[in-house]
Amino acid sequence: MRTFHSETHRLHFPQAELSGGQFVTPYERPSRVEYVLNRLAERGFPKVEAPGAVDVAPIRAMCDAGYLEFLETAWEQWKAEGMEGEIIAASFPARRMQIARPPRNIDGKAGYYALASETAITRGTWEAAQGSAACAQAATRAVIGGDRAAFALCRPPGHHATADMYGGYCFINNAALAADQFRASGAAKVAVLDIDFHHGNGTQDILYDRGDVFFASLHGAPEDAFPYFLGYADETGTGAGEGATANYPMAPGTAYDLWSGALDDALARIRAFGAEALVVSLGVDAYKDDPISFFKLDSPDFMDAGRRIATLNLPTVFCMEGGYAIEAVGVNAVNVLEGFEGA
Ligand code: OKP
Ligand code: ZN
Repeated sequence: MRTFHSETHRLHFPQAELSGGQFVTPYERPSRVEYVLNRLAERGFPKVEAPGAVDVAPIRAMCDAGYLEFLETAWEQWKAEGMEGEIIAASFPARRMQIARPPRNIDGKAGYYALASETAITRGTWEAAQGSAACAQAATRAVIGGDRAAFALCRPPGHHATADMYGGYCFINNAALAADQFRASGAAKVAVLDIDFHHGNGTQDILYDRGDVFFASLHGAPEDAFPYFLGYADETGTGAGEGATANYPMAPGTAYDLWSGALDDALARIRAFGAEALVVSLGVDAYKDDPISFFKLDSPDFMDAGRRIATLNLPTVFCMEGGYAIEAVGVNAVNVLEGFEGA
């Protein structure tokens, strides 16, 4: 399986994440990628490839124009208005406030386009987000071209990003882009399977009213886990998308026995849906030692999960999402790929 990776991810390296009332070094940091690259090499995966230029047209088609303009110009405007630090959103359009009037002020704009305040924007964030999307695009192109599967080593991740909001370390929804790319290539039905510990609220939101793309997510229950406000089991899609969303919220302490049952159910749903291509949001933060998550999967479990995913027998793109136990991120992510290939 080929891997697509862009060095531009390094341009996004905020100093600060708001966590527990303090600014800490962000959990989502550049070194995560090094662990994955090292493990790929160690296990004899083909040499990693650069993705080529990002195709902005599908991003423009998917996202709100004001949101993209914000991402493109936020840093410049932030500096121009005299802000000293990184862009951290602090004021949000909450219940019964104006949700359709983006402010002129950059602090207001940041809050308008953010869904949470842990995620800082810095000088290179937009370029890094585009490079990450380019990886998803290149991997999907490879699979459309005939590869059975490909790995997009996306950073920053994407599954929390909606068409008009960033947050949860995400800016552009790479998995939704890949799904659209499969559709544009002629696949009538596509599925996105999100195994990151956190609910893929952005992907769900983008696909919610669509009957051509199935979305399934296994995650920490919203009562207990970020992003808190989406991911309940009774969210099943709307309109043409009714029945094309499947959520598997699970409680703190969930281990592989329960988690793998949810995975099997999600796979059965995807099979029944009749998907012709698969996008996997590959987060490995369901790992037992992940510092911000509460599932109890062990490293070999990720290999077994890969094996089970492969039973769908679909052209598959893996998009890297989360995983913050950084020394184990490489082993766990590559275990999924190895389990998939060995099946
Ligand atoms: C992104 B992905 C840490 C709280 C962190 C944001 C989590 C974003 C996860 N004190 N909240 O889904 O792995
Ligand atoms: Zn996550």
